[in-house]
Amino acid sequence: MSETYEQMWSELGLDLEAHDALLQVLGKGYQDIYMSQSGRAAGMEYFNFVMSEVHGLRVKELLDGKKEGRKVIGSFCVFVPEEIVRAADAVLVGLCTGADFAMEEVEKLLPRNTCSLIKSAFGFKLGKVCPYMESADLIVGENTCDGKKKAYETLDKLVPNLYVMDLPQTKSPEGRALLKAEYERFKKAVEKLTGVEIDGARLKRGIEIVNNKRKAVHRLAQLRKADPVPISGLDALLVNQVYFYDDPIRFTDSVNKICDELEERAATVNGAFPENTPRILLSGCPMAVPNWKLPWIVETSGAAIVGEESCVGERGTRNLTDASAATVDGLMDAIVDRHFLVDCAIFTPNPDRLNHVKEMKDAYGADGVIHYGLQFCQPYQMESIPVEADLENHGIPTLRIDTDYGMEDVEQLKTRVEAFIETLR
Ligand code: BJ8
Repeated sequence: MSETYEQMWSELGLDLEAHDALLQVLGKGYQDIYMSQSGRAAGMEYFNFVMSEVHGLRVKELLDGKKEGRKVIGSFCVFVPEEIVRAADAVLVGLCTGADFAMEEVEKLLPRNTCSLIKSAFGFKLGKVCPYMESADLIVGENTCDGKKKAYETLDKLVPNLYVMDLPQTKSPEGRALLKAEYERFKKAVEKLTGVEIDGARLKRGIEIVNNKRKAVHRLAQLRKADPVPISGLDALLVNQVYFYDDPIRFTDSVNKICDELEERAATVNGAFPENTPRILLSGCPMAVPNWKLPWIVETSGAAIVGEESCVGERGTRNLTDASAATVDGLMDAIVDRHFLVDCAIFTPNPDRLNHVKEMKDAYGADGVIHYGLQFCQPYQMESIPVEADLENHGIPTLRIDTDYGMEDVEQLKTRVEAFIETLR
């Protein structure tokens, strides 16, 4: 652990001992899961570096930016519109939610039957190990699932700077009107925080930066249609995870460089897995760093993951924001329209998500779908039953996995995943 960072972490109020232990576990997990893969693209070196500096250099960059007056906004959901944040020269970062930490403390504040993602956010705060949360000038929560909605009432007592965005639950005109009103309110909050008035030119620039990031991950996704698939699902997931906290312009360049390399590999039939490896589409709850358990099980059990129907994946990034409007109001409408298409399971009814799963299955040539639900996640677990039934009715082999961030069920999951993959061969 570098001394420079130690001082930085200490000034952020982190618990150095606990944080050091976390980084050791993270580093070992990355070595075991990522560095053991063979035939990775050379461009993944950048992402190895990003991960090795996940709480170091990137946090330093944010803090250096803060000294120059650039605000940091933390979020837990893809409904927080990055375009508006970028338009005010602020930075949006996804907050740590991918690992268990300080669970004893967490369960004093939240019921045990709360999903791992929510518990993780609390664990990182209570354990004082998330430099992103401690760097944030504003933390944005959102009224999505009941778990998050109620948990923010408690989080509000732990942090001084929580802002809660209300979100619709139906794709109705009233729902859209609520989203528009909430994005207008958020724009004002960002303007107040940053002291920047967001005009049309700024908003267009914000949209352009975020769209470019999305276009780069679309390009990567297209390349995964090839057989043999040129990049592992683990590596593609990592790219989708880093999307949430890297500098967007540097991220876009790095992903495009990998795509250049993968295009060459595809031309020489040089895949991450042999040709005809069973192909899996993952669908369900988001997987934040370092939640790599299920993809690791799948890809060490003889299959390749070719797509993620997830907010850390295509559900979160698939649509672009139209930047053609001439007025601030028109651009705000475009941002609303773009986000209103996100088919999170908090919406009822939610037929678009099921259609998207089927579209992705066809587009990426998947042989089967694994539905990933976090235990105690009502929206996705509830939806997984009709999703599985519909996919099976359409002759699409589907495996429903409900799990958490613990490693106790790895062997049991591996047995089920291996048996499923066997049926796809
Ligand atoms: S838009 S998926 S990022 S809310 S896993 S906390 S749903 S109980 S994360 Fe999400 Fe936004 Fe929707 Fe996407 Fe609740 Fe389920 Fe936990 Fe979840």
